[in-house]
Amino acid sequence: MSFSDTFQENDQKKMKQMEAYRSDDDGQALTTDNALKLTSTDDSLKAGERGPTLLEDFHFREKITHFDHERIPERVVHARGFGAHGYFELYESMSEYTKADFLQVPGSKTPVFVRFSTVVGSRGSADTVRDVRGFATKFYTESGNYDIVGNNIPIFFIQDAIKFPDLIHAVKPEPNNEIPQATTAHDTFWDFVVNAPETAHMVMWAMSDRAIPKSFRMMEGFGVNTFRLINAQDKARFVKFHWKPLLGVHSLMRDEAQKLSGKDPDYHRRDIWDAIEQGNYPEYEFGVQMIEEDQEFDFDFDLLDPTKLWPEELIPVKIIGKMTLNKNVDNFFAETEQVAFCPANIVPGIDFSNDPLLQGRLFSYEDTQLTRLGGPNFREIPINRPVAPVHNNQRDGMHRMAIHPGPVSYFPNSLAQNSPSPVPEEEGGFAHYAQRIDGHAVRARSESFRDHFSQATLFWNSMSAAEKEHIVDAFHFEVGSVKDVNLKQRVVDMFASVAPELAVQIAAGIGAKPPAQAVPKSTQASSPALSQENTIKTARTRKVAILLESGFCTVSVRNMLAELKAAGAVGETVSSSLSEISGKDGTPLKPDKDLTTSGALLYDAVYVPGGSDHVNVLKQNHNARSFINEALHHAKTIGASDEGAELLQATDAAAFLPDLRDAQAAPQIFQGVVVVNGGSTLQPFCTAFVDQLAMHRHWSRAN
Ligand code: HDE
Repeated sequence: MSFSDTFQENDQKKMKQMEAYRSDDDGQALTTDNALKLTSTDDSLKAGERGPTLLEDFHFREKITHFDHERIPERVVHARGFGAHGYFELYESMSEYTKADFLQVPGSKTPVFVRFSTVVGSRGSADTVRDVRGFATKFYTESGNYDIVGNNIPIFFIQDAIKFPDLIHAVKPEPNNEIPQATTAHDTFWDFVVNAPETAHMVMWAMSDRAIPKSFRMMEGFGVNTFRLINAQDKARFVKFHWKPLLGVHSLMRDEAQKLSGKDPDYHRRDIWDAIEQGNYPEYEFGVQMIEEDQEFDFDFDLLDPTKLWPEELIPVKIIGKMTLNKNVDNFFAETEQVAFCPANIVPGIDFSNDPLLQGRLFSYEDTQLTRLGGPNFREIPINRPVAPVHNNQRDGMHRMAIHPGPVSYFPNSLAQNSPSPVPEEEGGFAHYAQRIDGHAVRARSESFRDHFSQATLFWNSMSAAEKEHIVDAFHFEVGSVKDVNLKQRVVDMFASVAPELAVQIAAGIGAKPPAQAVPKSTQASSPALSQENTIKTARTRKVAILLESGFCTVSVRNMLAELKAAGAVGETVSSSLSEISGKDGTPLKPDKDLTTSGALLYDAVYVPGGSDHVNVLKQNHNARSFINEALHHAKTIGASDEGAELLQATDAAAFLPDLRDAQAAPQIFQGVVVVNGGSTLQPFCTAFVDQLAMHRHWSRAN
């Protein structure tokens, strides 16, 4: 077997293991759980056709009993999530830094399972709410399962795990009436914030566009906590982990996200499911930031403080591999719901730091599975099984699957020649990093954790004008939803320590007083890596609606569809109904979507081709006009050729577009609106449209 064959196999290893558990019911007889074939499942066994049901109806009892017990407790946080399979491929050997086996051989592949999630909402809540997103990855390595249980924001609200229950109680729906669902826009959350100033930096991220991602495919992932990489010589370095999406980091707008919660509460899961089904596999590069142990105190932040990031300009992210998600789950419950992540799942070559948030997490995750998955054998559930062999003396418990023959289940033993026996480090045994620890037992926090504002200010300083506007708007909505007037004022006063101009704008929005004291900013520094303006921009996988009624210009539509396809984007035809229409040359067309079930919220851009009959019908249709208006207000790309521009003139776009009758055969671009007159069949128009589409949004005209 060649080198590459081995890796091919490796990549498939988890899927092959899962295969053994898949139940294929196709063409099979219906049976009970005991494999008894059934003649009917429509009627219970009764004493006469109109008589009472008989207790001896074991089929009825089994069916109902199973149904009665179908639900398990949802995750206490991150309840709503969506998972996919894939693989990680290493670009370059990391042997200088770590002995982790999956980071040694360039080109090697490791199977992974990823679960994305929101934090606050319950299982049935909407995808697009303002929230942190979980980004948890399980690597099924040859040395055991390794989990990076990260988020899409590189820092956290609190510095010590002991405050986590308080934070989560404050942010979840209020306990007296269980209102509001899946949002931070309520009194208890902001009450916690103003009483715990360590939250300042994370709140800035949570109020930014990062908290309303456009897609799971377009958000970064961060390990957040500081870990260690350990090489074969036992040299350790501090490390932070990063996932960087190849489609760039992009977000929704607040108004758009809120409307999407109603239009399509499954927006994010549908997006990633469809992308994988269509072969548009989400890809994320994997990077590490490393700091030598002897440089631990060289920075103006503490490496162990989880409310601090390591600015990428100061400590560059070294890209070492790529993850590709290429398979949807077969069964949501079996895989996505039952997967159990834990930051304590590490492999030789990786170790922990003393970050007090991480230390608490190491306990919490295994513990919570006991309630959620009903006992200590959850690691035997197919999705949680390592591909590496498991041997130990753990026995019994609810739902035990493994059958261990023989009388020995202890160590040391002579009866089984000490099997299974520990192995030395050289043979793959895990040895904890021999960190020197010396200290008094104190319930205290390090002085080096006291600066709560300078990185919050760094974040604000790094934002583009549009991003700043969005942050102010988010504060306006969130704090504007708080009932307690005193609390609102305290938010303004707290964020004056981040940036006085921010506090003034928050105050104006929520009817509070400007901050009593103008605190000078603690830093003028900025970090360009923090702004989404500097991200990758591409038209790949973007969705474009082409609005059509009978009489549209067939050639223009054909050209646009071809151009979109060439750019890796997706064009969909949208009409007032799903009934067949025809182009002005008579070509029949069955629209992909209709204006009632669809809408601008579900697309990145809209194109209106020429054809006077078709445009005259569109102009009369309220849904078509709102389609344009919505795309306009959400700063999306809009294209119109020939008579198509008349539809724009019938919308809010008219206010800033010049008279389109004067438009030239060369494309003209007005803040992301591309129009052409007489040149719709020409390449430059389509190219200009796709270039604008790749820009994601045109913030200058957003309102
Ligand atoms: Fe978690 N977190 N967390 N968390 N977390 C859970 O474990 C916890 C934190 C994260 O898709 C729970 O299995 C504590 C930071 C993700 O299944 C629970 C603290 C980060 C997921 C838990 C934190 C995360 C969880 C609930 C403070 C980013 C979903 C269900 C010390 C690095 C994983 C479960 C999935 C889930 C505890 C803070 C990420 C209760 C105590 C910081 C992505 O164990």
